[in-house]
Amino acid sequence: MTVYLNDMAHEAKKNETILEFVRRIESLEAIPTMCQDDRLENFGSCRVCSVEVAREKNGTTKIVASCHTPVFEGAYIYHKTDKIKRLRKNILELVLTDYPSDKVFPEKGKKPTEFQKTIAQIGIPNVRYPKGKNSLEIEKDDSHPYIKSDLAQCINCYRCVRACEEIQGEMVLGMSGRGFATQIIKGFDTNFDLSACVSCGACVQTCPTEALSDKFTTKTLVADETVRTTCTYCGVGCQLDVSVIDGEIKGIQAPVTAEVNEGHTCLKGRFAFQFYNHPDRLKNPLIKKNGKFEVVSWEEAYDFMTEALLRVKKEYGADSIGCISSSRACNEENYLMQKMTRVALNTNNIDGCARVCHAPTAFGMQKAFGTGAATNSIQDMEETDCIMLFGANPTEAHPVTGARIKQLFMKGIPSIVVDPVRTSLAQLATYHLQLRPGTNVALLNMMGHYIVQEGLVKKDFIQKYTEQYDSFKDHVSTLDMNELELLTGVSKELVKKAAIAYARAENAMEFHGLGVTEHFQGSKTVMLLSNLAMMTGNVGRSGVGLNPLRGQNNVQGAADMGVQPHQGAGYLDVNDPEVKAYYASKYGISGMPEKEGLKIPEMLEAAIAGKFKALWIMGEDTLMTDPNTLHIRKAMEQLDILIVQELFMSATAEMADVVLPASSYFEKNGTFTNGERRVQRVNKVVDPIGNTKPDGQMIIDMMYRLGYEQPTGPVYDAAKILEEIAEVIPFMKGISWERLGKNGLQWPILEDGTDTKIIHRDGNFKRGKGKFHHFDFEETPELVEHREKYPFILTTARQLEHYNAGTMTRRTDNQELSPMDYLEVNPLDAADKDISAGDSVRIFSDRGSVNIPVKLTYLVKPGVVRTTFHQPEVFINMITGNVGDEYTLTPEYKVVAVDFEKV
Ligand SMILES: Nc1nc2c(c(=O)[nH]1)N[C@H]1C(S)=C(S)[C@@H](COP(=O)(O)OP(=O)(O)OC[C@H]3O[C@@H](n4cnc5c(=O)[nH]c(N)nc54)[C@H](O)[C@@H]3O)O[C@H]1N2
Ligand SMILES: Nc1nc2c(c(=O)[nH]1)N[C@H]1C(S)=C(S)[C@@H](COP(=O)(O)OP(=O)(O)OC[C@H]3O[C@@H](n4cnc5c(=O)[nH]c(N)nc54)[C@H](O)[C@@H]3O)O[C@H]1N2
Ligand SMILES: [Mo]
Repeated sequence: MTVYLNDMAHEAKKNETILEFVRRIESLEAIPTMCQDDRLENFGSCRVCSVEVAREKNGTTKIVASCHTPVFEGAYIYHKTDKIKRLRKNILELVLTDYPSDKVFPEKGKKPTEFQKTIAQIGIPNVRYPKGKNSLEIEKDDSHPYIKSDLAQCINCYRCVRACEEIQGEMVLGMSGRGFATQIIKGFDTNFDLSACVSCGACVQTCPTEALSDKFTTKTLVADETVRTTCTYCGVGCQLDVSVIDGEIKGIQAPVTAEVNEGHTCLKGRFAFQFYNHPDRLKNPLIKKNGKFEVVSWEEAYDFMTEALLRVKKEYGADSIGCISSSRACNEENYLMQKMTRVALNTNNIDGCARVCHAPTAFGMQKAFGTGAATNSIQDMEETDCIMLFGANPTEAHPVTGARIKQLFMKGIPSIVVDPVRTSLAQLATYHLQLRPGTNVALLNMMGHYIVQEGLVKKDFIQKYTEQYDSFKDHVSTLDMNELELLTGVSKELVKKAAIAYARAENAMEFHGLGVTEHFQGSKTVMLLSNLAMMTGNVGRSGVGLNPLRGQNNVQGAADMGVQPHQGAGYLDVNDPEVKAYYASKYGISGMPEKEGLKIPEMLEAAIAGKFKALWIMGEDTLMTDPNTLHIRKAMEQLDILIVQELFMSATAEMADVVLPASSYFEKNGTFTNGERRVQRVNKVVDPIGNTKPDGQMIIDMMYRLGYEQPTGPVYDAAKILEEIAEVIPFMKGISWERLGKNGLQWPILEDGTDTKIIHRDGNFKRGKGKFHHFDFEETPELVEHREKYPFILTTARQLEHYNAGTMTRRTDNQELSPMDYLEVNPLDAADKDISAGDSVRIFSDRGSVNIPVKLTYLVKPGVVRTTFHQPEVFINMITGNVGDEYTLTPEYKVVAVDFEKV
C-alpha cells in the first residue's frame, strides 16, 4: 500500500503501525517514544509519539499516537511539524513536573537512560507548573538483593507493569492511587522482598528511567566492552549481553535481537553471575597428599595423572578407566573428552549427566522416531492449538520458555498439565491430571484408550508413516479404565476430557521433563508420549511434536558429541564394525575400543566390585547429585585415582586425588546446544581467573601426554575443533564458527549451512516409519519393596533460584532469595504427625536419613511429599535410591519410599 511521509510516497507493510513505518523509512530516532517497547503490546498512553495524519494531501490533519495507529492506504503522515514538536514539548513538560530535576541529564560517567535520551530528542521544556508527585516523600526500596526502586524517578509509563504481565506472566507490579499519589506498587503495596516477584528483571530492563534498576546499574554502565554469549544455566539457551569494565563483569542484559529469548531472561541468566570471581573459585591444580590438598603446578598434576592412568590401564586394562563429561562445558570440550576417552584411554567408558536426566528421552525417541531430540522449536508455540505439559515445571526450570507457555495458558489455549504437584502452570491449565508419582504409563494408556474409543485417531497418518499401530491399539483397547483410575488417582472422566482436547486440536504440542524420565518406566513413558503424537498426526509440521525440555545448558550438545557409552559423536553405534572403521579413519588411529562402555551406575558398581579403578570427572558434582550418596561415596573410595575438573571445591572434588581448576564459560570460547538443537556461540568475556584453564585445553594437554596428537594442535581453539566436528558428525556437516553468527543454527545443518527448525517433516521419520510400542503399567520396585515400611512417596525436583548442585547459584545473591531446601507436606499429613509450619523433620528411607525444614502446602496431595536437591546442608540424595529406568538406568529421583518425623 502507498503511504506518504512528509508528502513523499513510500510502500507500507500491511498491519504496520505508523511508528514502525516511519522508523523503518527514516530511522529509529525519527519519532521519540516513552511508553513504547517493541516487545510489549502497543499502549498509546504517553502520546509523545504523536504525529499528524491526513487522508489527502493538504487535507485536515488529525493528531494520533503513532505507536498504536496502523498505516492505511493513501495516508499522509507528518511527524515533525511545529504543531507536533510543540505538543511533544508540552507533554514532556508535564512529565518533568513530576520528575527530579537532577535526573534530567545523565550523571557524570554514566550512559543516558532511555528517558534522558528522549528528553534530549524533544528538547528540554521550561517547566512552568508547581511540583506535583515529587512534593511527596517517596521512599526508595532496597529490600531485594538485585532489584531496586526509586519511584521518584517514575514517569508512569506502565512499561514495568506491562512487562511483568506480558513477558513474565506475573502480576506483581501494578499501579495504585490517584492524581499525584499515582504510583507503581509491588504486590499488595509491599517492598520487593515481600512481593511474589520472581526477579526476572524484565521490569528493570524496560524501565526508561532508573525508577527500577538493578544493583549493578547495568542500564547506565559505560562498559569497555559488551560481549554476547550464551547462558550457562538451563537448556533454553538465552543469549546474554555481558558488560565488562577493566576486565571484570559488571552487569548483564538480554539482547532484544536474540531469537531464543527476545530480550528476556530469568534471574539466573541476568543476575547470578557473581560466582565467576567468587573467592572460592579454584585457582590452582591440587593433588591430595597424605589426605590434604596441596597446590601443585600444571606439569606436576598432569604427570601424576598420566602416571596413574597408564599404571591402571596396564594393571587392570583400559576398561577399568572411565570418564564423566560435563553438560556445563562446551561442545568442543565434550567432543574432546569423549575422543580422549576413546582414542587415548582406549575405552568407551564415557558418560554424562544425561544418564541422571534425559537419557530415556534420547532412548525412547530414537526407538519411536529415530532421533532422540526435540522435533520442533520453541517458537512453534505461537502456532499450536493445544499444549500438553507432561512432568515438567518450566516456570522454575526453564523460566523463559515457562513464561511463554504461561502467556498462552492465560490467554486460554486448551492446556493439559500432568504432574503430581499443582505447579503454577497446573493452576492455570484447562486440565490438571494430578497423578500419583510413578504412574505415567498407566495414565498414558488411559489417554490412548480414550482417543481410540472416541475415534479421534488420524488413520491416514498412521497408515502412511507408522508401523505397529494395531498391536498398540489392541493393547490399550482392552485395558480396564476403572483399574487404571485407581492406580493413577486421576478420575477417568478427567483423563478422557484431556485426551479428547489433545486429539481434537488441529495442532497439539507436547513438552516433557524429568517427571517422565526419572522413573523406573521412564523410557517406556517417552515411547507412549511418542505414540500419542503419532496416533493424532501431531509430528512433522509447525505447532506440534514432542519437545523434551532438555535440562543443562549443553546436555543436548554433550550427547550429540558422543558423551554416552554406546554411541559416539553423532550417535553412531559403537558396536557396529563399519562405525568403528569410520571413527578410526576420522580420528587417524588404527582401531576403536572393542566393547560398548559402562554407564555411570555401572562404573560405580564395578568400582565397588574392584574392577573399575580410575574415574575422571569433568564438571559434575556426582557425589551430591547422583542417588544414594553413601553408595556413591563407597564406590569413589574404592578407586585408585579420582580426577575432578571443577570451578569449586564441590562435594565430589573433596573426594578427588587430583583437582584441576577450570575456567568458567565466561572465560572461554565454544558452543552450547540448546533444547531445540540450536548450536550457539559461547564467546569469551573475560580472561581465565587465576591459574585456571579451559577444560578443552586440559584435555588436549593430556591427549598429548597419553600419546595422541590432536590434529588441531596443542592449543584449544574452539573454531578449529568445530571444523573437526563438522567432519565427523554427519548432521553437522555445514557447521562453522562463522556461520553460527549471533543466533546459532539448529541441526541437522546441511553442507551449505541451511539449518532445520522441524525434524521428521511430513511423516519422514528418521528411522523410516514411526514405530508404536505398547506397555503395561508396572509398579516400581522401590514401592513394591519399601512402601510397607516407608508409606510416603517423596518426589524431588528443582526451584527457580538454584541450579542443581548449587555450587554456582549458592555463591550469588540467589542464596539470599532462597536459602534452603524445604520439604513440602500436605497439611493433613502434617496434622497426623503433629508437625507445624516452621518445624524440621527427619526424613528417612531404606538408604539413610536427613533433616529438613517443612513447608505446609496443598500443592501436594496427602501421601506425597516434595523437595529440591540444591543445598548440601540437607543433602537429599542421601535418601534417594538405586532403582532406575529399565533401559538407561536413569535414577528414579521422582519416586522414593520415605517416612518422616518431627525433630
Ligand atoms: N532453576 C533451575 N533450573 C533448572 C535446573 C535447576 O536445578 N534449577 N536444572 C536443569 C536440569 S539439569 C534439568 S534436567 C531441567 C529439569 O526440568 P524439569 O523437567 O521441569 O524438572 P523437575 O522440576 O525436576 O521435574 C518436573 C516435574 O515433574 C513432576 N513429576 C514428578 N513425578 C512425576 C510423575 O510421576 N509423573 C509426572 N507426569 N510428573 C512428575 C514434578 O512434580 C515436577 O513438577 O531443569 C534445568 N533447569
Ligand atoms: N534428588 C535429585 N537429584 C538429582 C536430580 C533430581 O531431580 N533430584 N536431577 C538430576 C539431573 S537432571 C541432573 S542433570 C544432575 C545434575 O547434576 P550435576 O551435573 O552434578 O549438577 P551441576 O550443578 O550442574 O554440576 C555441575 C558442576 O560443574 C561445575 N561447572 C560449571 N561449569 C563448568 C565448566 O565450565 N567446567 C567445569 N569443569 N566445571 C563446571 C559446577 O561448579 C558444578 O559443580 O542432577 C541430578 N540429581
Ligand atoms: Mo538434568
